[in-house]
Amino acid sequence: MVVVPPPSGAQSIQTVVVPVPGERLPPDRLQLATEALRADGMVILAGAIPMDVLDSLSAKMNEDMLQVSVNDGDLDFGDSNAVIGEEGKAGEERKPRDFRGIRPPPLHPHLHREVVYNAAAVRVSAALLGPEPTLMTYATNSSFPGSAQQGVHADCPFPAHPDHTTTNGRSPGVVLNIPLHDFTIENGATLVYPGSHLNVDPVVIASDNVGDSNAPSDAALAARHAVRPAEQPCPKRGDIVIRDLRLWHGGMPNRSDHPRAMLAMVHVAADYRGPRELHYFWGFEAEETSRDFWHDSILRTSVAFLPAPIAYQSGGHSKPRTPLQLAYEHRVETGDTYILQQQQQQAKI
Ligand SMILES: O=C(O)CCC(=O)C(=O)O
Repeated sequence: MVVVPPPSGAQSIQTVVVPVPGERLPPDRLQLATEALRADGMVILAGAIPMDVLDSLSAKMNEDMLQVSVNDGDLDFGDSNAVIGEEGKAGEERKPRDFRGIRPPPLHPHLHREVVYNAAAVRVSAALLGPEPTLMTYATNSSFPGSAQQGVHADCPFPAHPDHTTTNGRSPGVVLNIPLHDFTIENGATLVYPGSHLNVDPVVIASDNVGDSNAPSDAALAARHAVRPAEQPCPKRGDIVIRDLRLWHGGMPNRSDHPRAMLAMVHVAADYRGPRELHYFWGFEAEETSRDFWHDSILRTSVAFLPAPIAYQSGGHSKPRTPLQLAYEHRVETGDTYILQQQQQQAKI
């Protein structure tokens, strides 16, 4: 698939500065950030995380990534790190050194409230998604030098009808990306199509992709690019990028000499129902010793605990029966799922 190169340096995605790293946004900036996210599908909260916190987390993550580079092939792509839906186009080849989810360590002393429950970001997320969104991942998108371009995709399936995106038409969720280094065109800052999250017209996306896919057709990408060009915003270390899961985006080749990593934390709206619920990510695992950490007054957290020591980097280990999965199983029993509702409607016709 050919992506039209973005005009170098052009960025229409808005940046809202957080006055005190780790603290809330003042009300006017919270509103600005929420409106930008609603309109563009992405916003950057600049200076949201204190540097000392990032320094200590990055040191550990860099160490872990080096291990992975050395033991290349030990980890799978990390299906359990995938956010809602599938990534890339069907049949797309994934090279071992491409966009892998090397996990951040889910244990003390590597957990920081300023990162996981960042006061500014969590409030923007809840302002968009409604009360009590759920944190579903504590993961990373890492790309290694020489990585190829990732297929452009959304992180949730395209709706066959706009109403399917949520029960009430709101965004299904967001991902918070926290770059561990300054992102540049050279190290593969993520390509995004601003405003594409609102592009829910099945005809525009391409009929063969509707309902069960999250990869726009080449024609849809070209049409979208003509309306509003794709771009590569370059967030800095200390920033938090908030992206609507519906936004079309893709990792770009890492042409630098260093691995590039960003944390990826998905928040899902409390009332989200969609056509692919069974495939959703149910939550993540953390070390039992960190049980006290995973609570917040705004975000719910879908976490299950494993005894220490936890092999957190291993791609296949997280298939936990988290609270989210248990809730889903209960909804299956009571018929409260998109699929069952559709079946009931079909039966009535
Ligand atoms: O690593 C990147 O730049 C983007 C990866 C991503 O967002 C994804 O795989 O969904």
